[in-house]
This record gives sequence, C-alpha cells and structure tokens, in this order.
Amino acid sequence: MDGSQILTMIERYVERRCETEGVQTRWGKPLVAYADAADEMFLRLKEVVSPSHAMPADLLPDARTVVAYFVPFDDAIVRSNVEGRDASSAWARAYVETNQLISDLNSHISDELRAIGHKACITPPTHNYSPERLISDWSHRHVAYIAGLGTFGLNNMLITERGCCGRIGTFVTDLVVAPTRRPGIEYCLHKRTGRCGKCVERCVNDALTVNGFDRFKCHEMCLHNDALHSDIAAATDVCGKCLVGVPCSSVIPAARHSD
Ligand code: B12
Ligand code: SF4
Ligand code: SF4
Repeated sequence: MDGSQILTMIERYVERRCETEGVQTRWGKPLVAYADAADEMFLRLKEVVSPSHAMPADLLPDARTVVAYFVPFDDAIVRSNVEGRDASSAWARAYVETNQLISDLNSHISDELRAIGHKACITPPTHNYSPERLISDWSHRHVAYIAGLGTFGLNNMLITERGCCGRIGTFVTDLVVAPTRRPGIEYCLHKRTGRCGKCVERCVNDALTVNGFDRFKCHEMCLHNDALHSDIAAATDVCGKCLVGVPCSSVIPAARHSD
C-alpha cells in the first residue's frame, strides 16, 4: 500500500459517510500527509507541547510513518456558525459526527493494514487530554504540522490547503510511506504579512489575543455550548467562532498585492 492508496481509502470512506442515513454533516475532500516516524522534529514536541508528549515509537514500537489527515467541513456548516455568540447546532453536530467518523475511519484503516500484514496505532480525535492542564500527550495538530498538512494560524488552528474548519485524525503505522514536503510559506496572513488578526476580533470570550491564548477561558465558552447543545449528544464542547468568517476558514488566504 502506498500514500495514494491511503488517500483513496480515506476519500472513499468520507464519501460513503456523507451518504449514510441519519448522518447530517457533509464534508469536503480530505487531505492527507505523511511524516517519517524518525523525523527529529517529533522530539521538539517535548519542549513545545509538554515533556510527556508521546513519540511515534511510544505508540507503536516499530513505527515507520505517521499519517495525518484533515476532514474539512462543508461550507454550509462553516457559514452556520458565523453569526451570534453561541455555537450553531450544525457546528456542534459536525463536531460529534466528525469525531465518530475519525474513530471509525481509524479502525477501518487499522483493519485494512492488518489484512496486508501491517500494524497501526490509532488514537481518538479528542478528549485525550488532561482536564487540569487542557493539554494532550498526542497533539494531532502538531503531529499534522510535522507531516506537512499545514501551518499554524494566529487562531492556533492548523491551516491546511482547505482552510482550518474541519477536524484532524492521525495514526502511526509500520508501513513505509514517502514523507510529504512541509509547506514553504506561512498560510496565516498575520504570520506572513503582519496583517489580518480577524480571528482575534471574532473571539467571543476574550480567550484569543495577538499575544497569546487563554485555554481556560476558551474551555469555559466550549462548556457553555456543551450545555446549550446537550440535546445533540453527551459532549458538544465547541465554539469555533475564531475559525469561521475569517480568510483562512476554508482556503489558504491570499495576501493582497499591497501586502
Ligand atoms: C485540549 C484541546 C482543546 C482545549 C485547549 C485548547 C488548546 N489550544 O490547546 C479547548 C477545550 C479549550 C479546545 C478548544 C478548541 N478546540 Co481543541 N483540542 C484540544 C486537544 C484535545 C489537545 C490540544 C493540545 O494539547 N494542544 C497542545 C498545546 C500546547 O498547543 P496549543 O495550545 O494548540 O498552542 C500551540 C500552537 O499555537 C503552536 N504553534 C503556534 N505557532 C506555531 C509554529 C510552530 C512552528 C509550531 C511547531 C507550533 C506553533 O504552539 C503552541 C504551543 O505549543 C486537540 C486534539 C488533540 N489530541 O490534539 C483538540 C483540537 C486542537 N481542537 C480543535 C478545535 C477545532 C477546537 C475548537 C475550535 C473547538 C471547536 N471544535 O469548536 C477550539 C479552538 C480553540 C483555539 N483557538 O485554540 C481541533 C483543531 C483543528 C485544527 N484545524 O487545528 C483539534 C486538533 C481536534 C481535532 N481532532 O481536530 N481544544
Ligand atoms: S484569521 Fe487571519 S490572522 Fe487569524 S489565523 Fe486566519 S489568517 Fe491568521
Ligand atoms: S474557540 Fe471561541 S472562545 Fe475559543 S478562542 Fe475561538 S472564539 Fe475564542
């Protein structure tokens, strides 16, 4: 199995899920990127994220490749969350249904790899973090950054070729796949040109500023929406106002000529 076959498998799985009865969320075409499990940048996560951040070999002793994919939300879901302070119900549902999609897709990939004599270690899309520190020992977006899936925005999100409104899945395998080249530019306009900052203007709970991010204030807002959308599922701890209605929501933002 090579990289293009993994991409096809992920694309087909997402397409099928869009056609599944009872599933309301619609997704765009996923993106996939591959990192060499021995890439030295993984070691930097012990400083950048936390000393207890796992290495690929902690998850799978004979790890060779870390696969990261991004499943973008359909534009209608993104638009639904632009107005107001509360998260839209379509955004909350997309969170729940995409988490389920990623869990199921990872299990499917793991089975497919096992069938051809390979192994995969899969981790859940979220809720794998310390509730006191609000930091995970397997940060999907940092792992996805190393794999070349995108670059970090001022809003903290990984911005991909299809923007940042969507969710990230990762898994570690003993299959050897050629690594993806990391983007040569910053996708975030603020980082590239010093301008924009629309995400900061849109933050609804003073959690995001140009100088930093208060994860506890952000969590407070996510818990507010969790209570609001409890009819959808047990965990709908979302917000995402700093991801929608901004230039990097669904594309790599283009700089103006004057920038
Ligand atoms: C804990 C957590 C939360 C907490 C804490 C947030 C946080 N920023 O850590 C709370 C509950 C508040 C939260 C909120 C949200 N979350 Co959340 N969350 C996570 C979780 C479980 C772990 C994140 C983590 O440990 N980060 C590590 C810390 C240290 O990093 P950080 O705070 O992101 O800050 C780093 C970046 O700014 C980065 N950085 C900036 N520039 C650069 C440049 C370089 C070169 C490098 C290397 C790094 C770098 O460095 C900072 C420090 O390391 C992940 C799932 C997972 N297991 O990965 C999802 C995840 C990060 N969340 C996600 C989302 C979408 C959200 C929300 C929009 C809620 C929603 N769904 O509506 C908000 C957005 C908040 C925000 N603006 O950051 C997505 C992000 C998708 C994407 N495109 O990036 C993830 C990846 C889930 C998923 N599977 O897709 N989340
Ligand atoms: S809204 Fe602008 S400043 Fe914020 S992450 Fe997107 S491009 Fe960067
Ligand atoms: S998710 Fe909401 S509270 Fe958190 S930083 Fe973005 S806008 Fe602010």
